[in-house]
Parts: sequence; structure tokens; C-alpha cells
Amino acid sequence: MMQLRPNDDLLLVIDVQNDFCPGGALAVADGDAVVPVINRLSKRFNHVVLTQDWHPVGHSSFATAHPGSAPFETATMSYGEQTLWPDHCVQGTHGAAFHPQLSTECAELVIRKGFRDEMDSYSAFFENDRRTPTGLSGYLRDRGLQRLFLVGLATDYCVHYSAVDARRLGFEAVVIESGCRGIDLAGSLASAWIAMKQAGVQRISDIS
Ligand code: VGL
Ligand code: ZN
Repeated sequence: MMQLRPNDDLLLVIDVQNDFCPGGALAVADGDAVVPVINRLSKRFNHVVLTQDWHPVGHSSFATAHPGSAPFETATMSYGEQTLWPDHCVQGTHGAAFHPQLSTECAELVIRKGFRDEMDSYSAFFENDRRTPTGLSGYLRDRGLQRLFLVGLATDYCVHYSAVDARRLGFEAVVIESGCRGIDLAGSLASAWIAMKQAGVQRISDIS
């Protein structure tokens, strides 16, 4: 049983957007199942922050921006290998909007990411060069928030990168499994759990 610390703890809700839910452009299997779980968890936290994947039209992470490439292939970018995705979470579209049942009114901050043309961003803290900050760590430090509980989509990409970066930056990080679903591309879900464990990320099934 996990004892919450109301002044230290933050629920970080990653990318619960229409395009990652069934029917969306980059649908995660059962992705919308996280919505009631997250709504229930949100009530337990004094502090809730949401992230929103927010790409310009023709973004460099889209396979359509790389002639001859198909979604889920990789491309070499200035910062390394990048998986190419179907067009998704385009700024201002229905796909980029939060799931309509997600309760967003309790959120004190929405971090948008992936809005730079030339760079993708999985982590809530850094763009995919692992260097360009989103500002979230400064916000958390200024607010004195030390322990992050992560939920959302997808476990093996944005939740994984956010949790590992949280540890790198010296925060405590706990992933709540019932509030996450994964894409699982070529074993990515299993390797994400291994990487998170190695980084000192805690994994719990739920908060009762
Ligand atoms: C995500 C792939 C591309 C995610 C975002 O939210 O996990 N995955 N963009
Ligand atoms: Zn994206």
C-alpha cells in the first residue's frame, strides 16, 4: 500500500489524446481503458499535470515526411535513430485533443511537446535529443514537487522516457500500471520495463 504525500506528489498524465485511443491515428490497444482509472486517481492527488503530444503538419517524426519510408520504420535524424509514425496529434485537430472523458479541469499545467519541426519528443522533460528541456523540471522544482506518479499512453514510449528522465533529474518516479497501455513495437514494452527498472523507476499495479 502506497502512502501518498500530498505536498510532494504529482500525478503526471501522459498523452491521453484521441489519436492514441481506439479509432485514432496511432491507436494503442485498449488505450481508452486508462481514462476511468486516471479520473479516479486524479482525485487522490493535490497536483496533476498533463502532457499533450502536439506536432505541426508534416512533422519530421511522420513517415509521410520521409519519401519512401513507411510508418514504424526508422530514420536517422541529427540526434540519432527515430521511429517514424503515422501522422498523429497534429496541432488543433480532434486527434490531438484529450480524450473527451478525461477529467482535465483538475490539471494545474499542460506541457505540450513535439512541436519543433525537426525533432520529436517522447519525454515530458526533454525533446528526443535528450537535451532540449520542456521546462517541466524547473516547474516541479519551483513548486517543490519531488515524487512523480506516471500514467497514460504509451507505456513503452512517452511514459517510459518521462519516467527515466525523471530519475535522471533526481525525482522519484512511480509508474502505475493500471493507468498505462503500451504500443509494443518489436518487444519495446518488455525492454521499456527493464530500462525503467534499471533507472530506479518503481512499478506498482494501482493505488488502492
Ligand atoms: C508517443 C509515439 C509518437 C507516445 C507519441 O505518446 O507514447 N508515441 N508520439
Ligand atoms: Zn508523437
